[in-house]
Amino acid sequence: MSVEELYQSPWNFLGLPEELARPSRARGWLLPIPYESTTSYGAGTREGPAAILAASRQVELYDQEYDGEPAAEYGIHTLNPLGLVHRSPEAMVKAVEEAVSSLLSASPRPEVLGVLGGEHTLSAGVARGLARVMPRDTLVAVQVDAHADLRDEYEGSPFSHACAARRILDVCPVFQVGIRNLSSGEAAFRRSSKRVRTIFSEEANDPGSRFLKDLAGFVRNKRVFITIDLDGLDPSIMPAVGTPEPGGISWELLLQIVRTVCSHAVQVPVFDVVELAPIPGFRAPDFLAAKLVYKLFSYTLVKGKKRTASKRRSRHE
Ligand SMILES: [Mn+2]
Repeated sequence: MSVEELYQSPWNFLGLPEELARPSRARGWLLPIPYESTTSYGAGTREGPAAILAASRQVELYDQEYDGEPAAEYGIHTLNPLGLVHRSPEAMVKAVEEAVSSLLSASPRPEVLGVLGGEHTLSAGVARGLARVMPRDTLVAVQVDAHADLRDEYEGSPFSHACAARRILDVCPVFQVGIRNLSSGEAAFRRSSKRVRTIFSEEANDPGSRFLKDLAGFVRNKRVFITIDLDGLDPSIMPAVGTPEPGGISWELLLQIVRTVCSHAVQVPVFDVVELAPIPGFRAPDFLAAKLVYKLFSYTLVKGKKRTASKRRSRHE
């Protein structure tokens, strides 16, 4: 046994060897943002990024969908967590915007930047940062969520978690899936807006998943920001969220949604996975989130490569 073997793997996403985690080598970068401020019900999203990183060390690099170890090819660099600004939600969103735009325009820079939340508020900063470095008319967002998040302000702030999609909408059109809780004001707004398309949970779960065809059309020739609020998932598989809602998206459907986006978009430069509020001693949700982040990197970075599961995929993918 060599001296190195006495130690655990490095403390980064997936526990990758240093060689695969260097910024100059890694095509995917991961930015943890343990921000929590405006959460209205259950708290704990500030613990989300650390729980996902810890769980990721137990995720196998081998993925049977690829019959290989995709991360060993593209590499993932885990950044230090973003410093938190507690002055105001707006100041925090600004900090996220600055970080995302500078990461995406520096050299070296990631082909795909993953962001770990933290509360959904930070997605407004991700969208704004992206819009500073990409032509705005080519950008769209795909949101998986239980909540429409279309309020123009909530509890006095336009930068609340309940306004996440509305602030993204300031930047680009939004296609939202899994929605099953919204206010009458949000319902009226989404009916009047041409920039938002809402697939409610019931429609998303219709056999045949016909909405995937519309989703493919929405992202075609576009650059896509994928924002996944984990409460979009069925709470029986994802109870570790601040505001669990009955109904929702299965693990398999979520992967189908992401595969559909990745195979029809020009590019997915950024995704985020937000709102994990870990339940002490209950690891399944943390592990789901970690595995989801790995799948997101693989779907975005191994685009075009044949997957072994291709026969099972729907015709819309
Ligand atoms: Mn939500």
